[in-house]
Amino acid sequence: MTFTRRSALAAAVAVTLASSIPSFAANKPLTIGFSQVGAESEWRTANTASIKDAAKKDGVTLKFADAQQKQENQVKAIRSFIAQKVDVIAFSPVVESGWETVLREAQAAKIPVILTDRAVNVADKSLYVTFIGSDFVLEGRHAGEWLVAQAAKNPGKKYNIVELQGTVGSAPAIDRKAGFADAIKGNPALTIVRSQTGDFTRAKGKEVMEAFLKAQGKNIDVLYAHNDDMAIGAIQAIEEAGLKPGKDILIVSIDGVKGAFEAMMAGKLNVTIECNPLLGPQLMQAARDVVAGKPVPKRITTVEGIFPAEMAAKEFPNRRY
Ligand code: GZL
Repeated sequence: MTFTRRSALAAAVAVTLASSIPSFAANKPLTIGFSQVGAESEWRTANTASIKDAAKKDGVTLKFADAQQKQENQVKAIRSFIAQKVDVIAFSPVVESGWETVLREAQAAKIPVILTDRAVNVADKSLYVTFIGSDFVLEGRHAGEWLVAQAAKNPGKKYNIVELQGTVGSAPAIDRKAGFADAIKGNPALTIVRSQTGDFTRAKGKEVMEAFLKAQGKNIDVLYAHNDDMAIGAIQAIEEAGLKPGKDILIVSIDGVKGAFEAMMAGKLNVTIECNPLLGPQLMQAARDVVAGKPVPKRITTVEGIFPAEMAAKEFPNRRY
């Protein structure tokens, strides 16, 4: 038998064996290490539930770490996942910057990284496989466009806007601020008079709104809140100041959580822009595809709606978070 034929035969046998040996990767349950931002809002609670439920349904072993909104806790968790040799690392980065070092460590350990919910600001895009989440600039733009349309109904009226920003340095705070500013740019009726972080929480949202009311008195016409939780906290402050939220002060918010629909049905919130937290199934699918060596798009976005108060009662029964 010539060399060529013998090597061809050997190669054929190797291929047959390889394809007949069950791939242990396919049978071994996938292990994902997930570092979550925290538990700061209704949105985050729904996001965590979606990821845990999807992992359970999918038979995925999920190692879950709550960072309590601290980046150093997320870095520690990612290092621990590397040490445990998980199959995939996934996380929602609390802020955009400061991730290169730990992501290089994950890359060196040959563990793929998936971003969910929020993006990171890295020059080397190979440090993560894909980013699954919303377009926050678009969400901010939708909020601004709703207000532009409201102002157009009252020509000549000037609107003083106060803004409750999300967590300083986070992708949603940076992008929602930019999208809203872009939508109202050049409109003489609309002016942002104060803007400060409420860190995405109800408590801080209430506290900062109290400070805005003290500083601005009755000269606040609109509140733009980067999430519903801060808006709900601010509603309490507005009522305690003897004003009517949703009437004396229009309130535009983002997330679309149940609390926002309840506030709209009570006439205290005017519109919420949906930000879908139910990313669990997309994360599990992307993780499986990555491990199986299948191509995964660099960016996976979510479909979202705009819910003005007049739609709240009809839509409320359909809300899944
Ligand atoms: C948005 C998410 C934000 C929500 C807030 O995708 O990162 O963080 O809008 C949450 O409610 O705290």
